[in-house]
Amino acid sequence: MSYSSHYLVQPISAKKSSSNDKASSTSTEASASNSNTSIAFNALELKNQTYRWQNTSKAINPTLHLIANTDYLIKIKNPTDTKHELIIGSNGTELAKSSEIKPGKSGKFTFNANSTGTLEYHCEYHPDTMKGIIEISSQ
Ligand SMILES: [Cu+2]
Repeated sequence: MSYSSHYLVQPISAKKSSSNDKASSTSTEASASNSNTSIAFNALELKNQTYRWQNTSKAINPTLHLIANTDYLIKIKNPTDTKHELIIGSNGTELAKSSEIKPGKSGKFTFNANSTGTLEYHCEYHPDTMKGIIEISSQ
């Protein structure tokens, strides 16, 4: 029963799209207008082969708070012994998903919500235990 005990957070904010990044029309709009933001997710196995999603703060199936019209790079690690696939959806419609992530592998995909509202995420293979809410706001 030894889980790997540390999860690395590697924000990719240091992208080199710096200099020609929009010639600032209004200078005081210093909000979260990063061109790319990453979210790290891990598959986690509890007892009895029950699986959950876990973020780098070790929160289980956390609610994600995203900004509309912003690119998010969602990075997933799978240290468990079974495959997973993260799907973002709304009322049964798939909006974005990772590829199938095999045991010991990782995956990533980009997600951009074009409107505010509430979405959900789940695993293709464990939709009842690996799931959560995504809240999309304008700021
Ligand atoms: Cu799963």
